[in-house]
Amino acid sequence: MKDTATKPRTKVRLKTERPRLHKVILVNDDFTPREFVVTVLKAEFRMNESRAYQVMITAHKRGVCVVAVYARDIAETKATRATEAGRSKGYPLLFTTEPEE
Ligand code: TYC
Repeated sequence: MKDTATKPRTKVRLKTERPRLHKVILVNDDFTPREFVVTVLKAEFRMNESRAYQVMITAHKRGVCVVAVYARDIAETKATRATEAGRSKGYPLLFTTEPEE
C-alpha cells in the first residue's frame, strides 16, 4: 500500500470576491476652459465648487486626477456622460476609467 498522502490540489474558496471598484480619471488638455471642467465635475460627480476646483487644478498640473471610485458600470456611465458634455461643446475633455488594484 502507498504510504504517501496526496494533497488536494485545489483550495476551497469560502468567500465570493467582491467585484473591483473602478476609478474615474480626469485627463488634462490644452483647450477645455477651466471653468467648464469645474461645471462638469459639479454636475456629474456632485462636487462642491472648491472640491471641483481642486480636482480640475490637479489634473491641469499633473496631467491626470482621480475623480472618484464606483462599481464598474457606474464609473463607465459617468465617464461617458462627462466626456460627452465636453464633446457637445466642441471640447476634447476626457474622462477615462480603470480598475482599482
Ligand atoms: N488645461 C486646461 C486649460 O488650461 C484646463 C483643464 C484642466 C482642462 C483639467 C482639462 O482635465 C482638465 N484651459
